[in-house]
Amino acid sequence: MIAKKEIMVLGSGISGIGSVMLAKKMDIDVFLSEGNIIDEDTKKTLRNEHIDFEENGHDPKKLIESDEIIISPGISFNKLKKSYPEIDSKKFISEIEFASRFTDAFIIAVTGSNGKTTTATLIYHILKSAGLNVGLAGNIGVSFASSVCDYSYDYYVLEVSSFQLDHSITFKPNISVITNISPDHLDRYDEDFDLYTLSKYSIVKNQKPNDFFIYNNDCNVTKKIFSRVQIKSKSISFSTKQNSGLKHSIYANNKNIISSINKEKFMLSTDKIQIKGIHNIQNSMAAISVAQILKISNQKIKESLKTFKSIPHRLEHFLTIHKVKYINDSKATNVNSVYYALNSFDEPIIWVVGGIDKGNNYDDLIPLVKRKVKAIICLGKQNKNLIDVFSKCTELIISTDNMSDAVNSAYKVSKPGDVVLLSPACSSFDLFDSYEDRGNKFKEEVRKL
Ligand code: UMA
Ligand code: ADP
Repeated sequence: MIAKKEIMVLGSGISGIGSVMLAKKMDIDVFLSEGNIIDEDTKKTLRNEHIDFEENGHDPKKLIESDEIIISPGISFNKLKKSYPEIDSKKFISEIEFASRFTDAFIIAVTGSNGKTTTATLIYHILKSAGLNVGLAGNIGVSFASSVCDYSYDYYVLEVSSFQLDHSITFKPNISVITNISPDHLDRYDEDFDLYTLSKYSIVKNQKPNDFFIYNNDCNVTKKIFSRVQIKSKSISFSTKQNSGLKHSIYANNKNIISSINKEKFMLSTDKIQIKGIHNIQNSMAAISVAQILKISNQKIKESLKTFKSIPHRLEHFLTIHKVKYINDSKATNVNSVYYALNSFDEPIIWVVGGIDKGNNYDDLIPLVKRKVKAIICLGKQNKNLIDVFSKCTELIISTDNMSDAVNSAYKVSKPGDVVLLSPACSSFDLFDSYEDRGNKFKEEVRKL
């Protein structure tokens, strides 16, 4: 008789709960372990489902005895290993790995440092508009496990973070997408950009010759994948700079997106795309590539691109007051996303920036700031670094430590024709609960003006 597997799930957040629910449905012995406290509602759900749990720490005996351990993406494996050196690293799997065992759906997985949510949502929008039975899950906020548990989709669009790719052993997307790679989350990768990059590259590692890999040919780090990883899938590149000349590729010149992925040529004026900026042309090309692989008609793809609006907190133009545009780009939590934000406007910019600096190197922004930014409003508990880096790049730099002061300062220095852009390059946790909280507070304060 084969012994029944016992699975331990670490973390009682969205992915942990999704995992235990799916395990339960699949009749697998499962135990939930939370390092902190578990909230009352979650405990109630667990009791109703007869799922055993512990809180305020992980029982070392259970860690050793379990056959497999599903680790939530927010848990640093390196830290955990320091606290429990005796546990076997090979037993750890990601929630994505676990969920993928229980679905035969066609999987489109999108990773990258920036543009994951936008690209995944756009792909979902096109597929859904074309009538496919498709789900959207992953890092976007709905766990893959809970979605597999509750629904039966033919296609999945998954937003996948590097944390979710780590401990994904056999996970194999039918189509994988890398939007770009630039430094982010390095605290989880021993401050080593190469380790973070390898994590992103691992999205292709299990792909087979019938699968597809879509990548950004304008991103030097992404392109290097070909010299680091053996890729068996068919590759499709997208670029805003040049036509790769490959048989199956997609590129944009100043006016049009042109694709030769399918026999029937695809061409669309970039003006027809609602979401603005070069980075969104890149995201759109990645989405068009997926849709073309799935043989969705050119007509349907074009219609969907015309109707797709920007997602909250990503270059969200929510108000114009006295001819000054107010833009909420609170999700810009790293330097690369701010680079594209600053590049997206021709108007003089009043730039609201700051928060918890994840070891940013601002060098790439300096020429842009000199050219485009008329005033900087620092918003954070500690603004010294920003002031040191940028005070020579602009005439005016103001230090604030709350949203009301930041918005009022921006308002005072603005003139008709300017843009006030919240694009922080930093995470939000010094002053806010999350990037959403920061973006919502920005909008609230602007609406009070
Ligand atoms: N914990 C332990 N032991 C520890 C440390 C922590 O039990 O040693 C507990 C924490 O107390 C917490 C849980 O483990 O209860 C960790 O949960 P989590 O942070 O993984 O959160 P989830 O609610 O499961 O959300 C995760 C993703 N979170 C992270 O990657 C940090 C969500 O992405 C994702 O939407 C969700 O799964 C569903 O897939 C969020 C995110 O910030 C949005 N992602 C990063 C980003 O986008 O930059 C990568
Ligand atoms: P992610 O899910 O990877 O964080 P989002 O689509 O949520 O990506 O966008 C996060 C931030 O990055 C926003 O400020 C957005 O304007 C910017 N952004 C979106 N797509 C790209 C891209 N392809 N390259 C650089 N920045 C981007």
